[in-house]
Amino acid sequence: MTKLRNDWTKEEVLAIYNKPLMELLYEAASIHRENHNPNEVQVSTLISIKTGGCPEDCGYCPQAARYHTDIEKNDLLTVNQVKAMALRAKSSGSSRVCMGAAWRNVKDGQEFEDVLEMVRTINKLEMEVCCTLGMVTENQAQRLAEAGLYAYNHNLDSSEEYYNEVISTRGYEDRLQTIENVRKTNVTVCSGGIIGMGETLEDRAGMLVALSTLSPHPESVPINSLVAVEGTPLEDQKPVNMWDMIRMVATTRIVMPTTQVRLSAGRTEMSREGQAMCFFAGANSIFAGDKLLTTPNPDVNEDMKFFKEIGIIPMKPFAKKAQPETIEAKDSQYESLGEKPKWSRPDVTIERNEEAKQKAKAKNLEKA
Ligand code: SAM
Ligand code: DTB
Ligand code: SF4
Repeated sequence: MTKLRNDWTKEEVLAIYNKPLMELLYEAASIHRENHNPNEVQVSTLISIKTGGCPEDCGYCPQAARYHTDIEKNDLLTVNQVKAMALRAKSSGSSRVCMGAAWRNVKDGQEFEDVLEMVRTINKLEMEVCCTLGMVTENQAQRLAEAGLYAYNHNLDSSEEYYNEVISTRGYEDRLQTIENVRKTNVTVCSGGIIGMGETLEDRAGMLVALSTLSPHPESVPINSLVAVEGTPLEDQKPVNMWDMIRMVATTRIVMPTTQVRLSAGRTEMSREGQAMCFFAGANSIFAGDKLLTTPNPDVNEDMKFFKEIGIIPMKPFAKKAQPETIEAKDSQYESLGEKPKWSRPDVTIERNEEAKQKAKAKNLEKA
């Protein structure tokens, strides 16, 4: 087994990223084979349980209320709606469901109680349950764990330096704090980021250093390529070059050998050959289903045909860690604390985000 390191430096990570491609691929594929079955890829389905209207200003996100994007907003879905969607995902080959909410942070109350019930319900379907709900306190993370949550997704998204140029409404520290809160439970950590937001290669390396110096490493790391959505501050970003995606995946595999590396947003723009090269370079997870949260994703039947063609087998649930137990609400040992945590809000504005907000205001006036 490869030795795990938590002391990668930016220089080392950059040197790996910039290796001649054939060397990079060989090294990444070798490490991948030592630690994983190279023919297995985990299939995860996203369900947007609450869509749009988010108070944050993340420059990449079509769900931020302040930008004018063409998405269909939705209040929290019901437990039954989510159960039906999870069953469909299971029958199409998914072993994991990831429920996403356009929230800044979880608020104690009926909506959180409903999410806990969704977690219990899906865990009972023998599927891995992941949530991505924004910031959580330790108590909220414990309550999710008790309900049977398998993973919590909370991305670092970029290097600390570039993060501050993309989001003004919260800081990197806040992200790290939530990850720490999840780490105190037996829920696994899923944290990764986005490439193609205008960041430098140093920023990509910086993000991988931030992730790989977490101890233990996140159990899964999604690598998204930006889906540039009209109306967001990053609408004009050029699509990510396939070689960059392959290099990013390979580097992630090398610095975090036992982690599940997920080829996440952006697959509709990638050739099948490019995606296969990502699997060779160490990606062993995808998001399947015709939609990510609000943007398109390849057709699931086409994905399964592609898997067959190249001999990839969908991973079984709980292959890496046993299924968590579900404790019913009535037997819970935790109370809702109704905490109103103080999150740091740096007093900054990001020009590009402000411009997109002004444009949205003008468009909304035009429409009215
Ligand atoms: N609101 C929660 C949060 O921000 O943590 C959870 C949902 S949020 C949509 C989850 C992740 O989706 C973000 O951290 C980001 O990595 C990814 N994401 C959002 N918009 C994206 C886009 N346009 N392209 C690629 N990834 C995106
Ligand atoms: C992650 O890293 N990527 C997913 C999931 N975790 C929540 C979300 C991608 C969202 C892409 C833009 C959208 O569909 O709204
Ligand atoms: Fe809100 Fe999450 Fe989108 Fe940021 S990424 S605007 S927090 S939904």
